[in-house]
Amino acid sequence: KEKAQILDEAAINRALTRIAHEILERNKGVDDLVLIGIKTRGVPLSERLKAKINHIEGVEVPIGEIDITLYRDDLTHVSKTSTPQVNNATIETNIDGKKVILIDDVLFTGRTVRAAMDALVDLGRPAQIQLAVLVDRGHRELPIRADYIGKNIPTAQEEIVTVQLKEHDNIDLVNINEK
Ligand code: 3GP
Ligand code: 5GP
Ligand code: MG
Repeated sequence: KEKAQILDEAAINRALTRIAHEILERNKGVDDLVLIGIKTRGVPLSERLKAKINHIEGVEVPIGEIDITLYRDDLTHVSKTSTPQVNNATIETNIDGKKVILIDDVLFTGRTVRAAMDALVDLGRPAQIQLAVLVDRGHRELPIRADYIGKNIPTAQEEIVTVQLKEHDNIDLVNINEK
């Protein structure tokens, strides 16, 4: 059941433009940056941020993706016991000494990001790991926070934030839904 529309196409685009500028400001440019999207919808977000950074700075930053198996048995009662597993990581560049920016659509318990960080540390020795998310919906179960946030959306535990992106869903939209 649909409750509220949070972000439309223009708002998503503005948030990503702001985050691109924040990434450049915080890192004083693009040197040693690598963007890594967490599948599924972190991947198109990473591609959009890459395009925006290219538009602003005229530089192509390397990009990669990481696949974390989620709790598909019960999407509303995630985490608690299960630990997300890393399936696969495709990163076109060596991450040793790089500033890796992990990108996901929604930050919830933090367990997926934790698994992604474990995988990155296994793959190499990044100088830094930062985190960008389109939505922070709260309810963290680990001491993890995002460096770049499109929008903070206070949610009830049982609510679901629906993120639709053109690359997968033919529309750009963020809603809150009741189970
Ligand atoms: P994503 O791969 O694009 O991030 O978890 C699988 C998919 O289900 C995710 O798509 C996510 O967007 C969506 N999803 C919606 N609500 C939830 C939720 O509460 N928990 C989890 N883990 N995924 C959710
Ligand atoms: P975590 O609980 O590990 O922070 O989030 C688990 C994964 O599911 C992450 O990839 C996150 O993007 C996604 N996720 C968690 N809650 C939601 C939600 O309410 N909506 C959407 N679209 N994705 C979610
Ligand atoms: Mg996600």
